[in-house]
Amino acid sequence: MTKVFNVAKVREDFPILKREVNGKTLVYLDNGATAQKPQTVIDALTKYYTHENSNIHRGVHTLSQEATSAYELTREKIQGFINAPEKESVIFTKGTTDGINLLAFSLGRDFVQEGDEIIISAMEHHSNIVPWQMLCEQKKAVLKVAPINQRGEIILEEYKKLLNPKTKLVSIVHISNTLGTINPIQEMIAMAHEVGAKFIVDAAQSAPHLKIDVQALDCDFMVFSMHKVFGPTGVGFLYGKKELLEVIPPYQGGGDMIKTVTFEKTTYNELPHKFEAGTPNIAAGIATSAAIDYMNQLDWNAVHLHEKELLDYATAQLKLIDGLRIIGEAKEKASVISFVIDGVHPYDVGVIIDKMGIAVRTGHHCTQPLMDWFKIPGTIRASFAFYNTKEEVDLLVVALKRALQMLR
Ligand code: 7TS
Repeated sequence: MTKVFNVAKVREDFPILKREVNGKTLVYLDNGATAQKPQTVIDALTKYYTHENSNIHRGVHTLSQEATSAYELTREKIQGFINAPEKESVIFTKGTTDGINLLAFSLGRDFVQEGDEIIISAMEHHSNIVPWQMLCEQKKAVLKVAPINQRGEIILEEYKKLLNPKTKLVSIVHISNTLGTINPIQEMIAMAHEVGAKFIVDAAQSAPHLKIDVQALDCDFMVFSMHKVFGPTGVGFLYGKKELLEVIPPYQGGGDMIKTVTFEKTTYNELPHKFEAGTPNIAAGIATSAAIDYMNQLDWNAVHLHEKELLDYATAQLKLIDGLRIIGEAKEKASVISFVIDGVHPYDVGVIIDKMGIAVRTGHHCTQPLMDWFKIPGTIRASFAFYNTKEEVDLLVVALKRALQMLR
């Protein structure tokens, strides 16, 4: 059966898209911050608390066994979603930030020593900067930053120059949350491997937009958050090559991550449980299955075409606005558009268009060094999902023009 992509029909699956904000139908263009949830995900959360609530990985009773099976089924679905070779390589986390902190701690302990180097890029989210700064400070290691060009693309020749035998880790965003740039990570991973460095992919923004294949990319680690992939908050995933996850130490100690405990010595559980201490967000973990099922029934070729059309249309329409400048014009770009407008502050624009029902994000988008690089205080950002429409782009443009009349 061919899968069809019908945006009007898809919108029916997301109840929040029908609500009004300030007397106007919501136009939700803040998908980079978090995506809306289909009814099936909302139902799965309710069903868990209504019928299934119990702790996992410990009970002999029926409810606990059912919850454990449902939770572990999600792991298998994520394995399929990112094409991981085995399910033990898929670790539940709280989200992208949690995954990067886990790696900074667990990889950092033995793998990074004084004088070693870690490479990030100029367009990283704070959560892919600060944990590495903290590690470098502790270990007296050196953080290097791969520069970008005016279009907002990493300059590969400069990245290459940074790589050397002292480079232990490279941690790079797949799609920039601020610029929309799709980085050539497959190439960057191969280059890092040539000097023996391990590569971490921050897939927070790519998981909702691109088909992810960790084996084809050959990344050593990948992190993402489910709340940006039409799933619940409070759950995310870390993928790691099994041989690496086997040798690095656990992140947090506690229940579930142990095999045996005495006061003298503790032995750790096998993968993936070694990295999953304590009771997790079980409801969100289980409801993640519904989000993955939802993603899997979409025709992704059609989704890509639709998102590309939205990006091209919105870019063209926005450029017609007097004094508007787009920040981030990479050749390879996802449906995220940041812009500034002469003479007005992004925040003021955001507040006024909210009154017209339009949700965008304004500010630095947790990429302050990137804002400094562009010498701007912040941007207005419209980030689209597959359920957005050209009509919503038109509403954004009308709202911006009205805001400018009021502010100028
Ligand atoms: N990395 C990238 C590229 C992101 O876009 C974000 C969140 C994170 C990491 C952190 O993810 P979390 O789920 O752990 O918070 N980005 C955004 C954003 O663009 N607007 O709000 C959050």
